[in-house]
Amino acid sequence: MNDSPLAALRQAIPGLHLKTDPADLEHYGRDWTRRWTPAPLAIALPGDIAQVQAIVRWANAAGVALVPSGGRTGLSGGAVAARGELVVSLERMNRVLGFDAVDRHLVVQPGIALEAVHEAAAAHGLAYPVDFGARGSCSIGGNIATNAGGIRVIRYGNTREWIAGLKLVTGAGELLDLNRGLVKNSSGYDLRHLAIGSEGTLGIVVEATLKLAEPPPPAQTMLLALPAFDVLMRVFAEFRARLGLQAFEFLTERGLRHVLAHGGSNPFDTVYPYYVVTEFDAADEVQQAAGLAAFEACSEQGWILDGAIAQSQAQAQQLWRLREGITEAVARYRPYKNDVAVRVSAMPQFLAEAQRLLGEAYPQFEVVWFGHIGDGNLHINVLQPDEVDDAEFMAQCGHVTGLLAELLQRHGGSISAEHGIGLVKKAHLGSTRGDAEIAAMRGIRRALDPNGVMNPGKLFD
Ligand code: 2HG
Ligand code: ZN
Repeated sequence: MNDSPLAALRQAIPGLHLKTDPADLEHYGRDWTRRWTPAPLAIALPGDIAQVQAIVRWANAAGVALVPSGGRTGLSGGAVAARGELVVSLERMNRVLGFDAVDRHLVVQPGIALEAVHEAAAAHGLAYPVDFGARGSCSIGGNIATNAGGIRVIRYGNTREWIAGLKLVTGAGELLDLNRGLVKNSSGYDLRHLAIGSEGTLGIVVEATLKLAEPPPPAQTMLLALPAFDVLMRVFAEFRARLGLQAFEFLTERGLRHVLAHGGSNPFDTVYPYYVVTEFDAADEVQQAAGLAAFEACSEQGWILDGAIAQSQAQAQQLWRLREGITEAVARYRPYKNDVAVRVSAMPQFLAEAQRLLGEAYPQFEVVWFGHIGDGNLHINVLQPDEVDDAEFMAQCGHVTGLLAELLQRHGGSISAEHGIGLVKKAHLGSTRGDAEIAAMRGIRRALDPNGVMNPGKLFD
């Protein structure tokens, strides 16, 4: 390890927290992909914006690449540091800085966990409605960097909808104060939205002003058992037409079996081919009756075989675990993760074609399908068998992702819905973005990060 850049960093920022123990390099150098061998130069843990700026200026001078780092729950390799980069962990910058009851804004530092944001909003009688399984570990800075979606997008949209302002330290070390919480601001390019979803390639988010919402009305949580893939979208259409949906998530028998083997509990006596976990407004008897009527209408058609309604918060959590527990339950197989999106209207046709394609392409691997069906977002996890080595597995998955990318292109879809491109999907960016679009993205990157110190190698080379 070359110690001299680090010595310069220590000198430039007296008091900066730095970690260089092998165990720390290992811990902070990887995300949930577990595919790359971590090899960062060191871990810097700035305590304020001035330290972040000083780190970026040092990186430009020393020619050292930076990897911004939140909760590292990412699934595309966006927070991996495997090439001697300095990891910039925002975990010490994890406080709520302010709340404004009139604006309904919560100002936070980037290292705060999503769950802590939920709690802070609830303490003011409001809600931050973006939510997903990694809520306890992921950070808001990482959510912004990937424009994270999750289980409430169907009602509330992605992270992008909830960012009223951002402070960004660019790759040149400038501090940009973007949009400042304004509702209306027609004064040129909205750089805030460029930063959202940029995967740490333009700069480091050092503060965010989050919009808060009224808490959602009381909801009912239902688990539906379905006989076939092709009724999924019909059940969705029926439920959406009749109810105020808060979530509509799907999983297959395989996903369920993994969660059951991992401590989940099956509310039915048997196992069915497909499942939906749905949540809808049920503030009064009329809305509750509408839920039952939707269920019965679909059952009469033969689209639903069985159902369970949560009678308590604890039961609702048990039903949610069947869906949200899949990522953890299959983690030991280090799955290759596809996170694809098509327009909801294209979903029935895409589902049929993708199922055929992947059935033929992966006869030897177990494939677990689940996802945010109401948003047109599917997660397709390919599990690595113990006897297949990493290189062969990744080569096969990369090849099949190429085929999937062609299919997505035909349907006008995207190779990443909510996890980002990172390292895993870089080779397939061109299936979702045109050449001119990618060239424009490169130009934007050069403008904000002229020396290419921000997360190089991620998103595109
Ligand atoms: C989810 O929806 C997450 O549960 C993770 O986006 C998906 O593990 C995955 O592939
Ligand atoms: Zn998801």
